Amino acid sequence: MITKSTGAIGAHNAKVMNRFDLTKRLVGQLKREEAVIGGIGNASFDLWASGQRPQNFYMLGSMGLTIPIALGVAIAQPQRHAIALEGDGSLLMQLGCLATVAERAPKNLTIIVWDNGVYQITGAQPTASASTSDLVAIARGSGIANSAWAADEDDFDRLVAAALKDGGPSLIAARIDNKPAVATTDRDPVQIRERFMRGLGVRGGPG
Ligand SMILES: Cc1ncc(C[n+]2csc(CCOP(=O)(O)OP(=O)(O)O)c2C)c(N)n1
Repeated sequence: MITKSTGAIGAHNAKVMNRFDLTKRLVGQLKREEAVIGGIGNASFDLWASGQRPQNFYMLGSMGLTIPIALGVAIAQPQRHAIALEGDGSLLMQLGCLATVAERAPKNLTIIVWDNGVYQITGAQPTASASTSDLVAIARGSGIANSAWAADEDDFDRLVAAALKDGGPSLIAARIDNKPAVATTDRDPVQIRERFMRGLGVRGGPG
């Protein structure tokens, strides 16, 4: 369980952190060719900027598909850990996937939610998580018991380390600031898919 020492932390008292900083902290802990699926826009942009691992997939265009894709990878390759990086707005568009994750319960799946309280990339319209909805409470209610707010950067590191031990599924939510992403991805979906499939060892040859 990864919730114990963070049980008192809610959305209201979690520290506001920076997505690129936390993305680099996460990637720094990856040692086993883990698959990382970045959500549309900023989540993928900061993942791209943190180093273009062949096991990274950058979602273009679709909100809410990061977790379903990571779930599919986790089920297809149970020896590999799969990590989804998703924005609060995108998760809110596809909340049902949390119930599916809980029901399938892959031990090798970690969900990280970047909660900036806005649909940042389309003009910072507020999301429900800025006021009425607590995404960790929703995840727990969906059946993902290992769900926690990261209190601060050290707590984020600790939660990630615990999650990567394959005791999942786990969900880590981080409140983040409104700084824009530091780069943008290539926008070539075929190349992104092919590189990712080679990175997962399911496609050979150049291309
Ligand atoms: C179905 C759908 N509706 C709207 C959009 C336009 N859109 C692209 S990204 C985005 C906001 C994503 O918000 P969030 O996941 O919270 O990430 P943030 O931009 O805050 O980093 C929106 C509304 C879209 N791509 N797909």
